[in-house]
Amino acid sequence: MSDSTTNNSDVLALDSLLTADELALRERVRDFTAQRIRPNIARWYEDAHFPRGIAPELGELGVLGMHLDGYGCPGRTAVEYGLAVMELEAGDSGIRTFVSVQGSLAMTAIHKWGSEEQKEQWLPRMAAGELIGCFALTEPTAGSDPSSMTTYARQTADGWVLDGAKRWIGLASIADVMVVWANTEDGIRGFLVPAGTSGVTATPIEPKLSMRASIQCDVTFDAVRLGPEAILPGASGLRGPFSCLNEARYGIVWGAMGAARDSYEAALEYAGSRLQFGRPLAGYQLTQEKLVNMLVEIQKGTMLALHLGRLKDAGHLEPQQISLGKLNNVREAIKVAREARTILGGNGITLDYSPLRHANNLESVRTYEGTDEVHTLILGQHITGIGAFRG
Ligand code: TGC
Repeated sequence: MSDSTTNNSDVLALDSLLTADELALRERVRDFTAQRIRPNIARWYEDAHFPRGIAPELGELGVLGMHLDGYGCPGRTAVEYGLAVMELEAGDSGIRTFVSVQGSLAMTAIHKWGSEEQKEQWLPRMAAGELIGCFALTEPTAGSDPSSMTTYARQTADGWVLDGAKRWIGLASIADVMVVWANTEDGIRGFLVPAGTSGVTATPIEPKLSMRASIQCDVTFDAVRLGPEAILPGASGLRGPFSCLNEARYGIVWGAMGAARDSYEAALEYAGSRLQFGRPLAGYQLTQEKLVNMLVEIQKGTMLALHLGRLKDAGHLEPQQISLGKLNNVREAIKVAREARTILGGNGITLDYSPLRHANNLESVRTYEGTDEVHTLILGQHITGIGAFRG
């Protein structure tokens, strides 16, 4: 993408709202995406391969646990985190998902709710990408409604015994530590389960039509014995996992716009060079309308993400605002990616071009971290005062 085309696409001059530090950070992550993700992603996607070796590189880039302070974490702002995940998701949602699961979910759970020893033990090496974490909340029969989880931790004289099953757990089969949410006599609590613990089995879910450069697993816990130190002391009730989901959902508000922008740019470039009936596709009114409709949503969605990021940095971001951002930006990003594919014609169904890969990935993104329906009902409850989740 030439600079002039990119700048022409920033019709609202949104870049002028970013500081020099923010622009520099974005440039660094954009370069990383160009060098490490773009040249390889078609192969990773085709082979359903998550490149484990990219984790320390992302650690070195400073994007793991990016918004967290201390314990070797980068301590960057919410806007900087957003800009980084936008660039990574312009590469692929699967790679951005790794960064979210690692930083926004697993590391955030330990940072927010862990003991001093747990933080010291896990966070520095997770920030460096030496160790991988996962976040086990969803179950085969408890997706939108985590309160119905059946995974149970029974307290014993010398610790805990964990039984149950989780599903759709990102990175679980290669994780060094699992953050596992389970019911107990005192309600829902979080536990740290290190890799190799007897009774834990993680099996990748295959084959998938989405998120192919990432890993999602079924996990079972069969009489898993944990010491008393395994519990996250600070988390009690669903507020524990939900406060981590806020972080991941916030990142998605930005990331989805990265996938949308990349789809738009692929279509714009193609339309400029592909001749039909003797002139470039970009010269046809129908194509221009498609490109403009995509750009309008990308500019609006990016402005929304930036607004939420500024609110977050000021300490004022509310869950219903995150819901509005996730609902809108993922919904619009899917439309953009699909529309971009139509401009690419038959070539758009190959892995030579990104839009259909992004559209497929975004089906997962619109489903995890709260479906469209869940975020609609969170907003519905906010504006009416009436919860419509339960019958
Ligand atoms: P509700 O009674 O409303 O709340 C229970 C407690 O949680 C608190 N709470 C929150 N706290 C912080 N942030 C939020 N956003 C919160 N929302 C609720 C609430 O204050 C209460 O606290 P307390 O102290 O009074 O007990 O709970 P509910 O079950 O009625 O909530 C309904 C609903 C639908 C909003 C909630 O269940 C929900 O958000 N469901 C969607 C769940 C979801 O997003 N699942 C995705 C799981 S993670 C994932 O998909 C992938 S992980 C990444 C990977 O591995 O790839």
